[in-house]
Amino acid sequence: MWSVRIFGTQPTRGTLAAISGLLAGFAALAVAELVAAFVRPQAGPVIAVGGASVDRTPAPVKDWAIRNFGTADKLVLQVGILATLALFAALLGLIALRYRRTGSAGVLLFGVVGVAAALSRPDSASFTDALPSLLGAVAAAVLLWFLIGRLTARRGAGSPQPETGWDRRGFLIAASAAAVASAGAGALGRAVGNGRGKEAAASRDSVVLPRAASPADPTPAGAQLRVPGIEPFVTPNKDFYRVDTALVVPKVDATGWHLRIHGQGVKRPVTLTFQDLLDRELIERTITLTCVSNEVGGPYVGNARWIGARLADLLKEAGVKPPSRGGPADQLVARSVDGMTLGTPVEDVMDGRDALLAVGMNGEPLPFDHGFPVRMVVPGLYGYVSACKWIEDIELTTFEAYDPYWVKRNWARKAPVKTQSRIDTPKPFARPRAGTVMVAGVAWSQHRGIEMVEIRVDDGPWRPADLAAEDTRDTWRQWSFPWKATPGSHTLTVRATDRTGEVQTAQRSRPVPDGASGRHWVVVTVE
Ligand SMILES: Nc1nc2c(c(=O)[nH]1)N[C@H]1C(S)=C(S)[C@@H](COP(=O)(O)O)O[C@H]1N2
Ligand SMILES: [Mo]
Repeated sequence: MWSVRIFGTQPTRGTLAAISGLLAGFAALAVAELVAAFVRPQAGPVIAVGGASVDRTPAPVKDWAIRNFGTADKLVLQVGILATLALFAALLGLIALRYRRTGSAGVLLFGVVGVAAALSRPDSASFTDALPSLLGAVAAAVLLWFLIGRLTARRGAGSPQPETGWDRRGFLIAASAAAVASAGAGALGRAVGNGRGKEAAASRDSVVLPRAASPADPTPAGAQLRVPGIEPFVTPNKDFYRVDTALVVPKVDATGWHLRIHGQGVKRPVTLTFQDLLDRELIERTITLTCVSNEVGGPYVGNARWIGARLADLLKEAGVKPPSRGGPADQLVARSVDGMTLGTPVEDVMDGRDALLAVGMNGEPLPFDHGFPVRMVVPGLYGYVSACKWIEDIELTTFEAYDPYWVKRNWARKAPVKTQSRIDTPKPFARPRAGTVMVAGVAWSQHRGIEMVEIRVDDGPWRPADLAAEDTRDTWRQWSFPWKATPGSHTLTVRATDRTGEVQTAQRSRPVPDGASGRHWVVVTVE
């Protein structure tokens, strides 16, 4: 006689029913993953449900998640979804033991949630996105039905003893087979998915960035201070902050990439390939990018040397005129391959600033995380209104006619970067020794430039910090302040003044709707 043993004891039918539920859940995800590998990785149920929850999360909760989990927020979300799924799967198994039909129907209901989530995503272009969740749920419902069948007493000829008459051998074989088949399907799905990613990676590896017709001026030697603990002037790609809604980083094959420019006032609509873009006269510029969600003193700001095509030139070739010269469109809506939409003032893009369709970042093709093959970068505007990654479409329209993704979620339509400054060293609660302590950090006011940075110790007077050399007004600027520190607890506060003469406000505001304001301060104890 076969027997099922778990931890050396004979499990009850209840335990086995819960395990059946879990196996059904596992099968659902595995089958869905396999189907999604062929349809679209983003259509898989965990990613779709995760993405749909991100879309629907109220702003305060999203801010809270970003604050507490940082860039791990996506991982926490997915683990949360899997844990919830496991709980309900086990529960459905138990229900199925009493009510076999209801249990299986419950599994199908979960499929419906997955399908709804997948079809609701902004990047869902086709009904095939429903297939992963649909087929996964059907497979799971059938499996649960079958496994519970093995656990239920065999009626008819045999001895009708409910607790002993069930098909142990049948259950063990079926459960093991299901587990092995699911693991196989999942692994196959991964393999197919990775294969696709490889084509994109190969297309990235084969990119040779042309030399810029208009190179960036070399960074002045004095732009980088030699103070330990200060953020480097140029942020290495691997340390560059990442903020986006993508649970799966889009892996775009550059050889099949196109960018369309169309819409109101576009006299000659344009379709560009990646090669078309590389063949243009490229410019190289160092530009500091900032996220609107950055808290005062926060880390979501970075400076990189971008290389790309001048966006204004492309627009002019397409016949676009800025509103100040009678053009009908005042908003440029950029759309990414993952359905994100970002709206930028046409006037800003065409006012002479170095708005780019960037193909390179710090000397290499854009990393996948930062928008390969092409992204927008516009000096002076927060990322969510300018820096579309994985861009594939540019539509000229009006602010009146269309609200992009974050504007629909209560963020401002227009969001120039606010003047900000940050103390990088000493860190909060540091315990430096009395004597000269180097206080240093960065200040930014992209496209206006930094005129002055001042430091205040406790309630003392504002005293000017030493400014590092300015690269351009589109980049941040380092500063330092040799502080004669006396023993005791002290509060250091920083403020910047931009080149228009405006002093960074003390008025505190949260990031929503158009960027945090207020001043960064740290408390240290001098020993
Ligand atoms: N496709 C896409 N592009 C996007 C986003 C996004 O979620 N999806 N986020 C924007 C935001 S809010 C910011 S701050 C910048 C961040 O760019 P980075 O991740 O390269 O630092 O990208 C912008 N571009
Ligand atoms: Mo952002």
